[in-house]
Amino acid sequence: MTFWSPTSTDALLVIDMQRDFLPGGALAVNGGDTILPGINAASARFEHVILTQDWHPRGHISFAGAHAGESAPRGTLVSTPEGRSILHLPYGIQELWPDHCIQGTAGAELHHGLTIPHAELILRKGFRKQIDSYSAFMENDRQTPTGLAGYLRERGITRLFFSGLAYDFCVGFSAVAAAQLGFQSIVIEDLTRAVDLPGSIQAINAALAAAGVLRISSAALRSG
Ligand code: VGL
Ligand code: ZN
Repeated sequence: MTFWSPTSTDALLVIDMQRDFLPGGALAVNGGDTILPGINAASARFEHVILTQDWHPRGHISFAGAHAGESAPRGTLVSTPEGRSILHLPYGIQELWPDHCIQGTAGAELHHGLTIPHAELILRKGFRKQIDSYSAFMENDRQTPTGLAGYLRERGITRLFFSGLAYDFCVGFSAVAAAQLGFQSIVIEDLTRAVDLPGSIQAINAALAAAGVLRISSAALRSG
């Protein structure tokens, strides 16, 4: 096994470990709670840790309930063969979700079981009502940067390790975007869990491979 020793130019990103994505939450990811101890342990090996927080206003464009009976529809609602609703928007296809991670609510809080007091930044995303943001770097319109790449570059961080939720959405999209922006990008697979919609894991695996993102196990992390 290749071992990885975090250095001062590396950062661990902990994506969206919020109450709504954990069991009991509005958009619970299966097994999301089981990765908490591993994320806490891995973060102790990193000098630099950055947390992200999905942070939506009420009526957000990604909320299924926000589109029922809209007088001025924001896109074309389509039912997929699997029985899901998606929205066709000028910026592409937007999956629709239950209301989740609403700004200031308990569900949007970072999980209280995270013990990463040395985390240096909490990056909030998805706060524009009309654009979702799976990626911590680039919103779903693929044009609106969150500022995270600039923050990392200014601080001399070149290599990023990814953990958190969900593998096939925010973790995967963030890792792909990071690679496209020139960061070395590595997903710690056992420190993530997937939403697992039909085809979503295969799709993100292909995107990660195409972008040159490595997938490793947390067992391969060594203290720097
Ligand atoms: C996420 C769906 C909607 C995620 C966020 O964190 O992966 N997924 N919003
Ligand atoms: Zn969201």
